[in-house]
Amino acid sequence: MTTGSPHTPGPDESVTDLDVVVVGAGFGGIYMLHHLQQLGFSARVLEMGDGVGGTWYWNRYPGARCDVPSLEYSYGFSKELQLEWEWTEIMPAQEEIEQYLNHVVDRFDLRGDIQLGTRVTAATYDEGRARWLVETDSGERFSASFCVMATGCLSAPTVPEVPGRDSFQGRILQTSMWPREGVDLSGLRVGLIGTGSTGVQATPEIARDAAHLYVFQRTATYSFPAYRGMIDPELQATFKANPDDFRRQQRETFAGVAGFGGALGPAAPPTRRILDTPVEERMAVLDQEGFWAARTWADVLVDLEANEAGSELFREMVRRTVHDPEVAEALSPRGYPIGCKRLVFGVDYFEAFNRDNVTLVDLHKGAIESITPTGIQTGQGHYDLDVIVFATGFDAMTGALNRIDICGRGGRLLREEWSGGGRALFGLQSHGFPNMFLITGPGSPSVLANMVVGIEHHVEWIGDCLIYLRDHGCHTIEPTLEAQDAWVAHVNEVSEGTMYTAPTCNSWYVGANIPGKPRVFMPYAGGLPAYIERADASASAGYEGFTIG
Ligand code: NA7
Repeated sequence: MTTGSPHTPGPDESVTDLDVVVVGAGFGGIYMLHHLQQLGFSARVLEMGDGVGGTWYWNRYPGARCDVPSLEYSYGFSKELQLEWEWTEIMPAQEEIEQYLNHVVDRFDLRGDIQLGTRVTAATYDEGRARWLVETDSGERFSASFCVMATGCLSAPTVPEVPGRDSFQGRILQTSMWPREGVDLSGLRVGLIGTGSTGVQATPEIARDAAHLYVFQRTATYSFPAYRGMIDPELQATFKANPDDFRRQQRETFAGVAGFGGALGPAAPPTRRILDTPVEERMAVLDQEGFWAARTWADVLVDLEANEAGSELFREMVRRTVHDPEVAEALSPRGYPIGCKRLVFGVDYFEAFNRDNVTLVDLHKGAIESITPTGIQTGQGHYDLDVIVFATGFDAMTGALNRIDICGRGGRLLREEWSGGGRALFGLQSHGFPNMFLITGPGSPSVLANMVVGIEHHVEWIGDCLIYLRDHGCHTIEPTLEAQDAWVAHVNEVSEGTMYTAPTCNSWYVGANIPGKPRVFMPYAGGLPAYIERADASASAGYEGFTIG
């Protein structure tokens, strides 16, 4: 199908009428539903999973954990919620976030309007009626004035096509679709493919259980030590004494992380420059403080030469940690700057390779050729396995939307409109798709900032917009092409000169992990405050840059 045409349901087709259909029941969809209810709109959330939580429902692999502190990575919209809920760990594990989101759903009585086990397959705009027709995998249809896609930035998993996959007689698992009942890996030979955030978190956990773990590494990772530990009750009490102030600070902070208390306290920006520090002194700093790219050195994340000096220090840290020099060398990242990919945080990742039951398979010495009935065949030999785990990432930012047949004004398909990269004004709405809102869409800070802070901003912006339309007797809103083009140009401009867009940087931020995906840097790198100021200024000016009808 290359173009779609508006479909008006016939009289015999049953259609549920709503003000708003929300797709996805993660952090975005849950708050959107609550907010819409508060504003008096009828809404239903359609969610593919059999439970709520989005990312935190699906990613239940061993070691799955957030790398933003729990007090930061939580809703600020309800003071009561913040006072009631007690976080236990500084960095929340998947389970705790999933419990939290379930609590929110029950606390605000949202479950009745969340339809689980429902995959949205198509959304078609009927221009004459100014309504979206949303269709699901079970053939259900919903008609709504507005559609909010809360589909997530890292929710469309990718698994490489490896020949022979179906022949494997053991078990194949994927980290982002880990069985809810868990998996007992004890006594088994496990092959883990992928060493991004997921692979780094899973490695030490799987190593603890499996008889043997083979880690298949294509690109060595800059993995930094993650915080672990329980939240100091005093710290939590201080937070609860004034949560609003803290949430305001978050929105005023570049990455939406205010820095709160204890080890996570407001980190003064570093002033020490690696290029101005003699090599022996750099080593002394490494001895005393370990290696924290952004916290230790002022220049490592802003200057490519300083970055390479930082990389060398990082490699020294790996050499000091990993006993086998050959393995240490293979685990040492080279050829791309620190910070070009999403920073990875792990506990005992490099240490895991000192265990007798962990083997690094450096794919530079022979790539994966096929999956056989008994394991993985590489250019350097065959590995006998009982379980293969794919931790191979996601079609980020645009993948989840492009997998739905979204058909806008004049029969245009979103995935075709976005064939050269995702385009949306403020990451909130795309030209040609009136009344469809995106939460953390391409062109929003999204994955470069605390997701929850960005999500809350978007939800409230969308709510204000719907109220504005209602109050002004209007029915449609859509960005102008000019305003959208200008925003995309601005998004590109602010990413120039950053590590994200360095020529040697191949990350999911630029779509490099998906064969054929255009190389476009997708999130907004100008920081949350600048973003919020611009998006809110448009709203205050009567939605400047948008056409309202
Ligand atoms: P990532 O960061 O995209 O990592 C995927 C990993 O899988 C990465 O090491 C890839 O190597 C590897 N990969 C992908 N395809 C292959 C094939 N065909 N062969 C071998 N290795 C492969 O995904 P994650 O799930 O770890 O993290 C995603 C985000 O979630 C993370 O950034 C946080 O924001 C949370 P490559 O580097 O491409 O050589």
